[in-house]
Amino acid sequence: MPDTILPVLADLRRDLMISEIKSTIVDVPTVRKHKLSSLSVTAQSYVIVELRLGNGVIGIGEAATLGGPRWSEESVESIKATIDTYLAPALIGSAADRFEAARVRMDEAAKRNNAAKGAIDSALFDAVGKTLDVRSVQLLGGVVRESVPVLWTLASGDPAQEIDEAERKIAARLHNTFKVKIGAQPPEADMARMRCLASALEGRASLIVDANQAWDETTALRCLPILAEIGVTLIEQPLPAWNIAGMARMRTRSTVPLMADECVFSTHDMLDVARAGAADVVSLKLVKHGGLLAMREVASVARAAGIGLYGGCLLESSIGAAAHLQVFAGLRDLAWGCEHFGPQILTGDLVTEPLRFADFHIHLPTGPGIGVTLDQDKLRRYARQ
Ligand code: MUC
Ligand code: MG
Repeated sequence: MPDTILPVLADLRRDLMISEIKSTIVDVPTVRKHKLSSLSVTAQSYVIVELRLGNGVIGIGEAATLGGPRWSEESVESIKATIDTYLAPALIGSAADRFEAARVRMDEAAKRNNAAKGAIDSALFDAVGKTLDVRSVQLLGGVVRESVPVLWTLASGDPAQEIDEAERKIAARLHNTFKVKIGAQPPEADMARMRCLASALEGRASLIVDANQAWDETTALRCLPILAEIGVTLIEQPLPAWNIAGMARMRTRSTVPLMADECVFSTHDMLDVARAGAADVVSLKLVKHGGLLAMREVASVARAAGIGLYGGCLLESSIGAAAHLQVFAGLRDLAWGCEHFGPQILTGDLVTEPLRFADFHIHLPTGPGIGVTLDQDKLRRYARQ
């Protein structure tokens, strides 16, 4: 044992040096077709990052996409190329626990590419947490909550199937809030579908909707009274991401709160939305904000503006969901719960022990780092050849 603190620190510095960053594209089939306004998927694609430190500890992270470069501009192919060609070389040899410095290096190496950066940032927090034997949330200010209410998304487009799916989730005490994906069909058909779901589930579940930018302002204003009448509790991204002014106008006419999703990636976006009075709630996602610290920053801007926080997802596996949970668990307020149902919509997960869902909540894992362990057999099974 060294007898002064200095050699210990020197050892720690060697231990925490980033020595290797590996990225793997995986495609995991979903249990059913998942239909958004402008795309549908039957398999979810991720880039899994394995980041090795000098001490041999490997941190993991995940970048999710939805339907190629269609939900946002990144695809798994572009994410892998950005990581391998630009982000990994910028970080190899630097200290894993200098999270802010790593962000600077990544921002200097590549503009935006937030999903790629988010996966590496998750792996840094995982590796350092595992080295120090603490949960990543402890590196971010500590735990406020051990579990978060979690909703399920109905997105087959077929109301009979959706009612049956919701009934099974309620009976299993997994989910009693449902987000309905609208915008793939004409608004009148969606409103009829919503009436059907609301009447079947009345008194036993609450409903929110996500139009994924599908509507124009007049359509949104036409549908608003119907959504209010049937008791929808939140309307997510009804208008295109660019139409902040439209969201603000709509908000003055809406008794149902509006949530910003695709229109808020950066802290600057959050500030613009807050200044315009364009949202009541914001959906937080690693793929939009580019990392755990970045997500906390967006959350802080929202909080300062009195905008509520919602834990968003992009159908992550237990790896991505666990990284999000490390942030959600440390936020002072998370009034709108979260939507990390991703691990349950996959036909297989990527970890040895998937995240726990019980009593309408998703639970923060107890292990160090992000709290989950990559299953190498599953990684091989789902890896793209
Ligand atoms: C989105 O836009 O919110 C989250 C849940 C879901 O079904 O789609 C994603 C993306
Ligand atoms: Mg959304």
